[in-house]
Amino acid sequence: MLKFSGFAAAAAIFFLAGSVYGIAQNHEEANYDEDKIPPYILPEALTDNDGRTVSNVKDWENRRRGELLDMFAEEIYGRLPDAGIDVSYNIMEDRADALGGKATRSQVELVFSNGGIERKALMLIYLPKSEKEVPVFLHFNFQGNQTVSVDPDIIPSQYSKRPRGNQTNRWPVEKIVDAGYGLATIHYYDFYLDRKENFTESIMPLFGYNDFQDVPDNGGMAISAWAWGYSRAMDYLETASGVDASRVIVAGHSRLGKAALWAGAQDTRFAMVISNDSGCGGAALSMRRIGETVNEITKVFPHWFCRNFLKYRWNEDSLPVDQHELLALVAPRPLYVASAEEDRWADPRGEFLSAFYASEVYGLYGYEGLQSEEMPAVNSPVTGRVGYHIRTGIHDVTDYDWDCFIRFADKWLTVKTGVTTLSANYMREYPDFTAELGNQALMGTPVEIIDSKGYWKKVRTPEPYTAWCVDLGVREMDENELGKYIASEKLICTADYGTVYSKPSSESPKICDIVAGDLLLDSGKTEKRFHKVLLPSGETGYVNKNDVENFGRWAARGNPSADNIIAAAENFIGVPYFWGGTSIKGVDCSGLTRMAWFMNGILLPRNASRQALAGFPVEVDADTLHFPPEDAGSFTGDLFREEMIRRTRFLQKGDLIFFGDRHVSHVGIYIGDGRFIHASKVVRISSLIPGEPDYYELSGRFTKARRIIGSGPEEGVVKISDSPAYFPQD
Ligand code: GTR
Repeated sequence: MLKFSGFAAAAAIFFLAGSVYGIAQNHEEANYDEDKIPPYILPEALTDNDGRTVSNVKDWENRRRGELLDMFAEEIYGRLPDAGIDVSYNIMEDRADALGGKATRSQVELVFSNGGIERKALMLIYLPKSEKEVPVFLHFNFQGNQTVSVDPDIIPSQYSKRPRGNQTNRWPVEKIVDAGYGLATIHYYDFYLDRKENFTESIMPLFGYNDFQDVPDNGGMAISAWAWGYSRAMDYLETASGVDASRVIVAGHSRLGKAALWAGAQDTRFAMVISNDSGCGGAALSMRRIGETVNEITKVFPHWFCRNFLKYRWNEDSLPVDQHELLALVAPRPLYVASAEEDRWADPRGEFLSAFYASEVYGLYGYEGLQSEEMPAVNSPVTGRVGYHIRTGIHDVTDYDWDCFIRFADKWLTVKTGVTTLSANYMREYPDFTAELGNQALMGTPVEIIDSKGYWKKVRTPEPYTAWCVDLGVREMDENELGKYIASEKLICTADYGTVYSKPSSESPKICDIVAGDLLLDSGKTEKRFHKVLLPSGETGYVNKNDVENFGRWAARGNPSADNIIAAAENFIGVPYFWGGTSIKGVDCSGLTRMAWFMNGILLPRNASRQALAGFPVEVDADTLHFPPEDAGSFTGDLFREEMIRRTRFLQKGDLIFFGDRHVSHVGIYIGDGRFIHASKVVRISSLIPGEPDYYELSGRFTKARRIIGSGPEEGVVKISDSPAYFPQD
């Protein structure tokens, strides 16, 4: 797809050489005439640097996305080194009586230090009072936290003397809170005081730069520093109580719109990204050279972009990327771009086109972005997964903008709830049957429904695990219904497999299968050898009494012994290995360990890397922690055998043992005498000790162990009976 501006005549290019390229620009003298835009060819978001077409999500995520991020970092915004900066938080205030009692207000100092240098950023957070965690707009401010509201208790930001409430016109705090959203803000000066001369007061010395000149040509400057700040604010929000960290919206106006986009492109923890009037170096296409240009912006703000960006002054054609590709990096997360009619300096049409061209990447994920190349009329927002509006008025953030942001967030980030309906609900990484399987959710599991696309629903299980399943796999319930469901009497399937029949007879038509761990609502009635049950789908059926137990009594048993865990795991012996499997139908390595505990009433995290952080560490006494299989040749003798026996010295039955070099890649359950049970090709028992007949050939990678038995919620190990997802907690 090649994109040309409407104008390509040679004579006019000649004319432009005099009018646009020659004259020093400012707001008045800039070119605003579409007809004077020189022809340009935008780089293709979906063609990689080797010229290959990117036609699926996998290639986009594994190849092209990284390539684009690299080019934006290298040529436009610059990189910040990985400097090992320490972070701590001082809670300056945490009160429940803000905004006349409808919100909480907290003020937190984020303290960054490195090599004796310290910098602080002060975050102000309002959250609506709610029993549930709330989504939050993270939106930095221009004039200091105290200018956001007349609230007398806001601590003034360190670099601002502006009066309290000075910018309330841009910050409708009550409107945001009333709509059910939190607001988190920091004065952007806390990360980079917005002048070249103030380099040393910025966070840059934390990265080892003492002077502007120390920064390499591809080094990050102010926009990267603000984007870094957005991510550090996110780090805090991930820990803050009351905040739903999976629904944090990164937003910014103007130069902070540029920073919010750069933050949202790099940091996929942000669930949604908003650019307000971000213009050149933000949402607007640089190659259009209309309004503010690369030349102008880098001249007036030499401290915003990396020095490499200077190469593109009057040379936009040689940019390896344009800003539609920055917007595309937000995909598949919802993206909103806002423009203002009189903000011609920011090139509203360039902002719109950029969002339109980014939409093809949303298409890869099956989402509709912007459908038409025609700009919508003023004050008429369009809201696909990419949203856009142009409002009347000047460069600003208005109530109208906030109304649109809130409506867009309502559309895409409202959490619905439901319960899984299939014996094993296959959860995929994106809404397509060819997508990788990540997990299986057992029947009757309460989930949050966070997105939907066609007949796919994106759900989050209590583990939590977030992925896509088919719509028939989930029955939507509102909060009340779900509360009732959780409080109702249930039966748990304790047989490996069972059947739900339509009548109390195994000769009657079958409704569905059930597997170990599935939950069914108990009607309280029995007929012959059958319990009458209600399926989460609402249907009535009958299950064999031998296949189920009362869920409440089953879960109350608690505290399993190592033998209980091993017995549950051994029950899976011979089940084929299945990537993403978490049921008797098939298990991957961490699916087996999770099920061994689940069937004993305990919730472990889903993935091996997370399980490796659960419980208590167990010492693995090793001479060397690294025996990659390719080196095994030199360790096959007694030396290796002795080494492996030593490594198992402190292990106890039931310990989780982990394999991997730098990353955990496999997990199993220790059963004593150097042996363990694990899912590798098939669920089986193997030995860690070389020379044994069932020796596991990758045993040399065993370097880590955790003791789950005896640990509790502090260690990431939760009893099903203590989980609000399964039982009401008072
Ligand atoms: C202008 C600059 C724009 C925009 C704006 C702002 O002077 O030229 O790119 O970022 O400042 O941040 O308010």
